[in-house]
Amino acid sequence: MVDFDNNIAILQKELSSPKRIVLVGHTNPDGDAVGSMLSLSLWLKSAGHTTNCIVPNRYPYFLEWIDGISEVQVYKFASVLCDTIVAEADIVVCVDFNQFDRLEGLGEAIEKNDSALRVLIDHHLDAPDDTYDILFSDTQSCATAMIVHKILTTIAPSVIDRTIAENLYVGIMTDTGNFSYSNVTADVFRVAAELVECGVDVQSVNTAVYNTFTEDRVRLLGYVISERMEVIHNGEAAYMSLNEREMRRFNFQVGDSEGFVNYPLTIEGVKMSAMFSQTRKFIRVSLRSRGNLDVSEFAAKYFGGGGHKNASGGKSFLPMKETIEHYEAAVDEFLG
Ligand SMILES: [Mn+2]
Repeated sequence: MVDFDNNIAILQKELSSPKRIVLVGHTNPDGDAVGSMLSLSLWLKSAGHTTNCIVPNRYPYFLEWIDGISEVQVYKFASVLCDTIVAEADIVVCVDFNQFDRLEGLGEAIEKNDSALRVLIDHHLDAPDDTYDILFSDTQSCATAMIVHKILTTIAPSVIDRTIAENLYVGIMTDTGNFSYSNVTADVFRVAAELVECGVDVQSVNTAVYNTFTEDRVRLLGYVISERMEVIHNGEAAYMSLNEREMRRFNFQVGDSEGFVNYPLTIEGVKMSAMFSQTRKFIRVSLRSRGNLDVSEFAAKYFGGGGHKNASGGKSFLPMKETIEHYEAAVDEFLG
């Protein structure tokens, strides 16, 4: 990370007196965003600061067990309160994303408070906005929680108790597909080992995140794979889709289709996979790939998005049928 030591020094100076700090996570908050925010919040509160955590929309139900999750405000449900909190903040920390357009209305509230110090802690590839005062950006990092861990071990190693360790572990575990993606390095296991030494119960965290789905969710997965998956381009690409009628049929809850996009990649020969999920305003496009195939480039070129090399996303404002046709043509062009 460029200038890590220098940024730590600036941050420590800023934190030398009590501050009102807002931690902000991205739309469709995941385990990494939530785990990173809450571990930062616990540390900052123990150091005498006032903190608030805000996400644009609801976090998935498989994160509801996390200690302290109830302090996460959902902007969509409490925008007036959140606007006030953001307006009064001395420091705004953006966690696990780097562009305000991933925040919907919350982004405007942050932009209005131009006197607050803006800190970024993130591992996404998209070029950071030039609006941050302190940047902790490391695109090599498998999870933002890894960067948070580095900050904490540098500034306040003794603060990492079981709860903070668990939050960081959830971030790392979920962003690495349970320690299986190409972003997993020896260092990731070293940090995980440290967190386990701090008291993380690996099996119970794993069960809480991965084995607490509803029956409807499991049936929806079966339906999507059986009825809504297509393999194209000589077996090298695949896609799945889900419209609002189908979601209603399976009592869809936020987070239910999380991870579906990975399943086509378990087919031998499939290098990239897409999942199209209809929302009221657009179709959410999730993209995954294996090895060197860069879906963040694909997302940027064809779906106005970005993310990581093997995990990216974007949006489509076309109807489902046209979105899929656009994807099929894009795959032919991209894979050649
Ligand atoms: Mn992340």
